[in-house]
This record gives sequence, C-alpha cells and structure tokens, in this order.
Amino acid sequence: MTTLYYATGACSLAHHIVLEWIGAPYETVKVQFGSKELLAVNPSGAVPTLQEDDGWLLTQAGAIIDYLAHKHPEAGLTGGDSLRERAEAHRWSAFLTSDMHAAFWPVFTPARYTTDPSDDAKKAVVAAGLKLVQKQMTVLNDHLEGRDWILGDGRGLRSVIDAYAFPMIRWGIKMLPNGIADYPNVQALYDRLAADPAVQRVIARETGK
Ligand SMILES: N[C@@H](CCC(=O)N[C@@H](CS)C(=O)NCC(=O)O)C(=O)O
Repeated sequence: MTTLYYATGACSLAHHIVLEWIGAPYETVKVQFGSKELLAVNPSGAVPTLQEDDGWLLTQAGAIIDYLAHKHPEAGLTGGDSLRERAEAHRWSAFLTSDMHAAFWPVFTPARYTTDPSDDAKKAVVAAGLKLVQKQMTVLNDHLEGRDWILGDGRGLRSVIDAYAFPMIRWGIKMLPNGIADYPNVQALYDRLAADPAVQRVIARETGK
C-alpha cells in the first residue's frame, strides 16, 4: 500500500489531503523531523516522503504531488493534461516549493540563516522571512482574482496544487502579524478547502482532535 511519512501540520499535510481526495487505500507514518526512522527513508530527514509497496521511495513535495495526480487520473486532480495545463501545474508547484515554502524557512528556523547567535539576529531573520512570505502571498492573491482554484481556466479547476498551497496558507494565518487578512482571495481559497470534509478528516487525524 502507498505509505506517506508526515509530520503534523507540515507541508506533508498537502499530500495527506491528496491521498484522502483520491480515496484509494493508503497508510501514514507520523515522524519527527530528522528522526532515525525518517532518515532511513529520506536522507534529508524531511517530510513528505512517499513509499510504494515494492519499496520504491519518492521525496520532494512537488514530485510527490505530481506523481499522485498522474497515478490516479480518475481523481481529476491534475489540473488538465494539455501541454500548457501541465506547464501551469509545474509553474505553480515550483512557485510553492521554491518561493512560498522557502520564504517560511527563515521564519521557522532562523538559526539556520545567521551565524550570529543573538536573539536580535534571529528576530531580524524572522522579520525578513515574513516580508518575503507577504510578497509570495500577494503573488498568489493576485493570481486568484476571479478564480476559485489555482489551476484551470475560468473560475478554475480544483487540483493537487490547491492542496499543496493549503499548509502554507495555514502557516501564513499563524505566523503573519495580520494573518491573511490582507489577501482576501487567499482567504477564500483557504475557506473553500477548510470546509471540505476530506480536509477536515485529515486535520483531525494529524492533530488527534
Ligand atoms: N525540498 C523539500 C523540503 C521539505 C521540507 O523542508 N519539509 C519540512 C517540513 S514542511 C521538513 O521536513 N523540515 C525538516 C527539516 O528541515 O529539518 C520538499 O519540497 O519536499
């Protein structure tokens, strides 16, 4: 069975939601970052990590999102399969990995981004990270104008990319001084996803509530 290694509330929440949307049987293993158990399947000690029942392992959030969408085309989560639709999915997956997720790293782990051990130095790194998060939220908010979902024409088409954005929007709500109040289209996407029973099931399972 497909197995997802995840940590509560981490970016792996996206893959957990995608597996729930797909509806095929899957297993989950809750891990701690950098634990021996996680290092045995992912040399970076990071989540998400996906394992198939023949032992094949896949790491990197964007690769796993894409793999699951195309492994289960019947779930209708690819965002479309034309050349341009695939390019758009790749574009937004790369945006989430390299721009949005990366902007949060200095916020969550400031000590990795300065050799100065003082609290002031770490506070400055967090502030710089939050500024970058605000920039990426603006990009996403502008893209979502007139759209319900990140991919697709017209009002859009729900896809794995929306699930990928979800944990990062949650982090924004928690970490930004103003939450996501300045990004009404991002808030609307969050509300749409948070109201989904599959998303609620996954959050309840991850948090044990
Ligand atoms: N490039 C990796 C980054 C994954 C990543 O950093 N995941 C975080 C959780 S959201 C993590 O496991 N961090 C643990 C660490 O950095 O030690 C990916 O996209 O999968």
